[in-house]
Amino acid sequence: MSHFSYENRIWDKIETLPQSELKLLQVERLRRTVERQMNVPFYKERYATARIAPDSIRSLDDLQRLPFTTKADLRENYPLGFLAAPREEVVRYHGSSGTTGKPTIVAYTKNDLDIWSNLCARFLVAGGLQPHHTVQIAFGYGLFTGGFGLHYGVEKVGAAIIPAASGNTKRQIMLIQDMQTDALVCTPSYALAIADAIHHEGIDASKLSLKFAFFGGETWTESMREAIENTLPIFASNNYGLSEVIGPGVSGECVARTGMHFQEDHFIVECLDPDSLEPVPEGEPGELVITAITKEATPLMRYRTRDIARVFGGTCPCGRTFKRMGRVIGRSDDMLIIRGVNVYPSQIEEALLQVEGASPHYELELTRPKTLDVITVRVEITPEQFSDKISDMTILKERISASITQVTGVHMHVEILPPRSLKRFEGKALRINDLRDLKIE
Ligand code: DLL
Repeated sequence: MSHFSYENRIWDKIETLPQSELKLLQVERLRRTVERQMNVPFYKERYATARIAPDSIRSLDDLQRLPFTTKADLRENYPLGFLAAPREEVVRYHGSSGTTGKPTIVAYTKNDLDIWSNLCARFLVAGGLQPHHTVQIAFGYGLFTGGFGLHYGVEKVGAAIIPAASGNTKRQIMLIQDMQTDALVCTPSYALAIADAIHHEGIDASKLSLKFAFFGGETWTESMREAIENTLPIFASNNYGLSEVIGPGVSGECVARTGMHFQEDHFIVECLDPDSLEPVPEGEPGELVITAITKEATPLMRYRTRDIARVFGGTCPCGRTFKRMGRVIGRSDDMLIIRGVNVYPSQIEEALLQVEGASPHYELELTRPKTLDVITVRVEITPEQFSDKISDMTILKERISASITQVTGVHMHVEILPPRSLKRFEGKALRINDLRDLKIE
């Protein structure tokens, strides 16, 4: 069977459930979730104030009456204020590392873990994984949901796991070669770092056994996918999730790569205007707001993800019927407002990668020398294009600058750097260095 055929790519028959039946299932599960959330003081109080009883949930329109949950709510109720199950039923904790101090803790019952591994199995199979494959998991194993989430998903599929964890790039490459790894699981930026090291070591990437990759955990662009697929012999698919909701497994691409299929039998997804909190028209970008309708330990109601993406329906050649999301364009808190123009870092990535000679290794620095924000884009030039001829480099820099202005509508300072001069990332990339609070005069 070719990697790209749709045969045997559905893990769970329910993924092809007609939308009309799905809606009935969602309402029933939403009602049960509200019932369960009565165990959580945060929700119990809000439901009492709004006079919401589980039995009053009769259609998906009732969702509008239900309250939102934010990251701040989770912080205020740290660590286990959102626990809806008795503590003795909890079998696992995970968390997201916040930028400020304490992580957000999420809990799982045995049933939650079982559902989670099935959800990961769904997107793995959808993206090409088969039981005879060997999968190298180069995500961190720990509080972060990437490592363990994917681990149990791969195990469910029945493929062999190399739990390499993130980091130690030389050893990753050795394992890929010696173990004949078929599929790589990590963040796209770590894949880029691995690809770069393979190239640097003079290894012929086309001779590697790699065939697939499952990337997620951070924003990346279509151009980044091309850049990685041009250096590694892989078919890379995208998967999305967040620890507050479950971890990886909220949505993922099939081999058609026409958007990430939401696992709508477990999550209700809304796409809202982040300011008015009203739904945006179908297909327009908005903030994803997700309700977990089967989670037992920490089921969140209308969780505001801050992730901006498009959500759309329609049939996919793979046969799945659930709604899909486009790539995450950015997080509403990552959006830069430069001289009145909204810019997401992903647009800058897209613009850079349109220029031959610009590598996917870049960083953005934000300063505010007077009253206006300034972005400096630092980008490595590819080894093939890098030269010590100043005129060549000036032309390249001008091309990059023009591409950025064209895509974003904003002029940015560009600095070009020799190959391998920027930091590489083993997990989620940190490409924005915000110095604006330092008030550089
Ligand atoms: O990153 C869960 C995950 C792990 C998903 C591995 C996929 C693979 P958190 O650490 O809680 O959980 O971070 C969640 O990461 O709100 C998005 O902003 C971002 N994110 C996750 N997947 C994608 C993706 C995991 N495919 C946050 N594209 C989310 C863009 C993503 N952003």
